[in-house]
Amino acid sequence: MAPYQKDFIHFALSQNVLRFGSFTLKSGRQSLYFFNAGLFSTGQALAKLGRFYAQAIVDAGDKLDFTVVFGPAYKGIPLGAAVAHTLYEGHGRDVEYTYNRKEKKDHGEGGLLVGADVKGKRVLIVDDVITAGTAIREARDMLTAAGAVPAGVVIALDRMEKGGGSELSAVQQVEKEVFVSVVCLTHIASYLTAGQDPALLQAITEYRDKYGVQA
Ligand code: OMP
Repeated sequence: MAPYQKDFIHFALSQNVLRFGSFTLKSGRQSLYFFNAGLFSTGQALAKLGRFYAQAIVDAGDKLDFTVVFGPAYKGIPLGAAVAHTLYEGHGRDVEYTYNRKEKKDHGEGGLLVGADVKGKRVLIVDDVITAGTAIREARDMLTAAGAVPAGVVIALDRMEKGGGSELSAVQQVEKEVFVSVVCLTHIASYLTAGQDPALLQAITEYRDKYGVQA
């Protein structure tokens, strides 16, 4: 685990974004942990978050080839904006950015997408978490319908869970695109090992054995 990944888990725990307990996921699955990116809710937290995503993107190097970032509504919108901002401020790279409306607008400028025109361009999807991959598939379909080339996905957390009757995780099922995450469940387990909470580590290991894939 890179130092920035350890810092990210520490940061998510300190903001209550990463919590352990009993939670129901979008898929209906019961989980003993949850990552709520909506709780990164200060200017400082957003600035730090942008730096973590940007670091993951920079680390991926040439694998991620894009000129536009796309933040799917709602939670992806500030994430996409933060990533575009940080790539410029911190890395001198000026990319375009776009987000979508959930409801189509039929007056004014109209349409579903707001921001840079994505037609014919390679677009990086920026989102919070991937579990079964439903949210990412919707974002990709939206981009394809707008004539864009989905070039990759960057997320804060890859939960590494099997889905749709497959032994592969949502990320492993979609090989066409490059997936980059700031951290994955394996990193959280390593962090817990170092933090010496044996009961919690045991529970996470059991959860991963039941629903997850190995790194
Ligand atoms: P999938 O669409 O199944 O990949 O689930 C990802 C979405 O679930 C995220 O965009 C969130 O809306 C939500 N989610 C979290 O925010 N954090 C979690 O730890 C787990 C989920 C989830 O419901 O699976």
